[in-house]
Amino acid sequence: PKRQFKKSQPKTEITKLPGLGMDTGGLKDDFKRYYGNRLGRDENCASLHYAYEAFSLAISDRLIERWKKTYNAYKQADSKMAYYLSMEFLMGRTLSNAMLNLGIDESAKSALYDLGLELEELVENEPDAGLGNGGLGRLAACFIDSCATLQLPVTGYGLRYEYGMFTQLIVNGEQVEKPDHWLRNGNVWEIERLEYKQRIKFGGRTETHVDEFGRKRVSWVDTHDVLAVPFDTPVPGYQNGTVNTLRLWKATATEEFNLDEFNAGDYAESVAAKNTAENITMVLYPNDANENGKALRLKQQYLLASASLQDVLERWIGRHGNDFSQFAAKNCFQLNDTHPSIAVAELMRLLIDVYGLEWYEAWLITRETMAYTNHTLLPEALERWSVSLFRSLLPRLLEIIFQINADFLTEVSARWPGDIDRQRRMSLIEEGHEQHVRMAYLAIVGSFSVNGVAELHSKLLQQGLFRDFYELWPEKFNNKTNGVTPRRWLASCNPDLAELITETIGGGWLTDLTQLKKLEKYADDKAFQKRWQEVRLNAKKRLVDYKKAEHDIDVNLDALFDVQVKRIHEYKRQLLNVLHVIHLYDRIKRGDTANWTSRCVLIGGKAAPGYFMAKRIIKLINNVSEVINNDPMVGDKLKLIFLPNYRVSGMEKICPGADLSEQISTAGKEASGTGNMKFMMNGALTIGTLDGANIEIREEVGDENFFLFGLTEQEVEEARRHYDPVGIIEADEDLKRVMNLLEMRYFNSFEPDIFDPVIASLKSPYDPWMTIADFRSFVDAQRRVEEAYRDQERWTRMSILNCAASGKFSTDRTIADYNNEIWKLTPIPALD
Ligand code: 4GP
Repeated sequence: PKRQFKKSQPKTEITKLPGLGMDTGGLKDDFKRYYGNRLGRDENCASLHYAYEAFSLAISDRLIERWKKTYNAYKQADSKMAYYLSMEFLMGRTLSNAMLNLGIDESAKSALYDLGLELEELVENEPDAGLGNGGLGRLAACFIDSCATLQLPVTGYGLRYEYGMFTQLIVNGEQVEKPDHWLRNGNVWEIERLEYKQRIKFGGRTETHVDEFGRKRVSWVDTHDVLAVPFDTPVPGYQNGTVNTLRLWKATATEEFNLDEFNAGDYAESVAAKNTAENITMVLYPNDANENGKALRLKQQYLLASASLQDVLERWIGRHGNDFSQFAAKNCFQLNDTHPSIAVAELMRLLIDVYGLEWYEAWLITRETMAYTNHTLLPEALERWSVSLFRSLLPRLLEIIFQINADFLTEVSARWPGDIDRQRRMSLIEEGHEQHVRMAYLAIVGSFSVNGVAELHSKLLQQGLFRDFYELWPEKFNNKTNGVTPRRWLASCNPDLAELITETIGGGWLTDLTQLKKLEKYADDKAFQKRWQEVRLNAKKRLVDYKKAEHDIDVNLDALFDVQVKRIHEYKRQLLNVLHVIHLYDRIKRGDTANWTSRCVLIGGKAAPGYFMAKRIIKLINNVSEVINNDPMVGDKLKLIFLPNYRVSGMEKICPGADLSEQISTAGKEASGTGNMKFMMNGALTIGTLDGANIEIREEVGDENFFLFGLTEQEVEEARRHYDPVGIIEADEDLKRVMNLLEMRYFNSFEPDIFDPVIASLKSPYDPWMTIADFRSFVDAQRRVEEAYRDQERWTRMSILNCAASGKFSTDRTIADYNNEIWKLTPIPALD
């Protein structure tokens, strides 16, 4: 059918901040040229995808101009650089964010209006770049946004997975995974830079020989090499002319295919090498805070580390020749979790084997350039690789790790003479039935800085997981509390609220989030409260529309929107949330509904495909939802909805519409959390345990504006020793009824036994997540929530105060902390 671009109504503008000038005419011309000439489409084209693509190309041109200028500014300044090495960058969509940060959203909107296009429609044609699992990957994306906004010379290095985080479908209540081929229609935001490709070695063996100066040298020979080809994506700062780089590596074969084999008729054989190579960056491992141990994963990690380090070293040699005396002063690598920690050994290898440095010189440089961030306390998430796998895949790296370990253990025994047990505990090599390399320890030994991501987490690293290392090098350890970028997570995802804020306190908050504090004095202002309520109600409507695509369930907009979206994991305790929902249902069934507060509970998140329990929890949520939502006795008192395929673009619609943010992990298990910050910034109130960044959120907003419940980390550890969930259930009438409903198969009458493992885990005295222990206190806190929500004036006040107190949780603050205390870079303004 012929597509008629319809005339749209201009939308209210996001902010009244100055952009980089109006450019409506230019954008329209460029759009038409790209649409008609480059993409060869006309009005007969029914798909909006090409309109999205043409418009994005026009926006991208504007980024690229500034990109080159930024690069030249850094080059001219010959400034110190930092590199963020991360296996995950969960970028989501780019178009809206690019427009906002370029400051051309007004021109873009008026250009689209003239072209008869709707921005919202175009945006929906962009796939999410889902190159990450959850918090850790999204944090990396927020970090590079803030680095560009602070004009810091920082490059992100990662992998360009052909398939990102799987698409989640729900079939009969269960998760079904579908591949996410996000590159299917190409990617207008990236540029392939073949000229910067790198060769990566695998396999083979090492050979020792003596060089011309009589020194012992090692060569790594007979290797099976692959190429790493970089694809660059521009990362614009907020309206400051700076555009930094995210460089993602794609693995390819060194030769396209073997022509002899092809000519001999064996097509499959001839392309086998190509496929083996390309497999390395084919898929993102869909594991969150979980151990794996697959050879392919180690290959991915090594490819990232080696390609990125070679890239940096090549640039260094180009400018400074073989003189490495200033290398550590001018370069810093931030390792995003344990995944890229092989970089420590790889930098040693490159400096020694390729550039001819002595061991001690290379070690000094390595130890002064590497910094390590840990993102989880769950011991099963710390990478360990079997020595035999290492030996076959990366033999030269294993030799280097052994040498680092030997030197390190000498240091340990000098500090604690005769303490063999400590040496065994601290060794980079774990002994046992099979030897393993402890990658986190390699990262600590090879770095000058080790940080956690919230105060409690950093403290627990020092007192628990890395205690021995903290005793040895207390000065290395520090904390950097996480944040989120307020551009994407307030300005762009909640334009109405952003506009109200800017109108009230000016636009300075976009780059100095502490200015939100100025909202405090409006918390009791009736007129302001009314506008706040209107904006939030609209956001709830948008959330309902988003959800409607999947569920045609009527939702009462006055109901409390109670939201828990994040990866499904036992430690995050979606189960506790479900137990509470069942308890509310039970109250309705018993007629205990005096002073009732209607509630709509929304839960979303993906389970790792191999994580049985997490998948069962999804099934339980869906079964309970089915029963409750179809029970006429319930009406609009209570709804439970599972939001399928939770992702970045979904969160952009969900977080503005939430009233209550569920942050209910077992204390001591959630390193920080960042969803908690997004909700708070958008005016949701938190119900949470004293875990991760919740503690700091509560400190900022005050106890009276936060719903606290549950055991503290210390109490959890104490209670663990005599934990008796069955006794607790017996003693609590409400909980007993909830467990009864589960045990009598109320929610699975046609699928007997399916929830037995869930019930068994709840009732086990060894349940590490201690869900039952926190039930009573959670239900009581939810009662306080309901009471507060019934008083809309009070609730609105609390909502305003939450937003006002969220200033600390901007990644601009986090990155400033990284820079002041770890990287020590000088901001470089972009050239005009
Ligand atoms: C996550 C943590 O679970 C989360 O608490 C934290 O906010 C986030 O990192 C960013 O620091 N960890 C992971 C992981 O995603 O894979 O370990």
